[in-house]
Amino acid sequence: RPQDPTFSSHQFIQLALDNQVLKFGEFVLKSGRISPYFFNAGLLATGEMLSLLARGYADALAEQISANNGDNEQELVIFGAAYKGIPFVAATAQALWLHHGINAKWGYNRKEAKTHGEGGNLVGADVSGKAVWVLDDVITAGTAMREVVEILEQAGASVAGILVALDRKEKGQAEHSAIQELAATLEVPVRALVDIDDLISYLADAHGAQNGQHKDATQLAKMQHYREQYGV
Ligand code: OMP
Repeated sequence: RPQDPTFSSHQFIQLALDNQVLKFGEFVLKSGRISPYFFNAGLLATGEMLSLLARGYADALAEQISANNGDNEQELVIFGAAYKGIPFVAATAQALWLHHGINAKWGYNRKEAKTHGEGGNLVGADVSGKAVWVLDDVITAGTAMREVVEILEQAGASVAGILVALDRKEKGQAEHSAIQELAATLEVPVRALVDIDDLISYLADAHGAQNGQHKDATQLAKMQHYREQYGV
């Protein structure tokens, strides 16, 4: 039983392969691009995987805070976008507290606004007037993230930074990567736990081969080809 599982990108990628979070085939992406691989964060559906993911997010946030001003006591507000971001932001708030002693405020949005009770489409920490870290699963062309930024701006919040599990390192609206575009437009740090290059090198090394994860070298070749086509 793990007492203190620290984040390891290799462990994360291996668990993603074992649990079909990372799959190979032919997938139509939100951007319309046809990709030879797909990362389905919705399948990070065990306590082990959620804990590791949350630990990764929490460690990255703690590192970012101490790099900024060395003050863990500053107010940290984290936000998860509906739906997949909701369990991730909740687990991360808990990991920040348990592993770093950081008492972050956390919130999320609903997809449909509630018209009774407390109403509205935001739940949890009040983000109005706050600089908020946005947590999400995957970034490809950046469309999903731009939608979240819009939701936050409408709520009177600003973005302090963006943290995703996987950066596919693909072109955004022009020649720069989606992450580079977001970082330049919002002038905030944008971080990822793993990126496409980590996936490719993990698959390419002997360890991946021994586990039978790339029985077929063409899989790797397809990923590299796709990376040349859409990557930055
Ligand atoms: P962009 O909006 O193009 O950045 O795509 C990111 C979104 O696409 C994510 O929030 C996911 O909903 C979805 N997606 C994945 O979940 N995994 C992938 O490997 C690729 C995508 C995608 O469609 O690009």
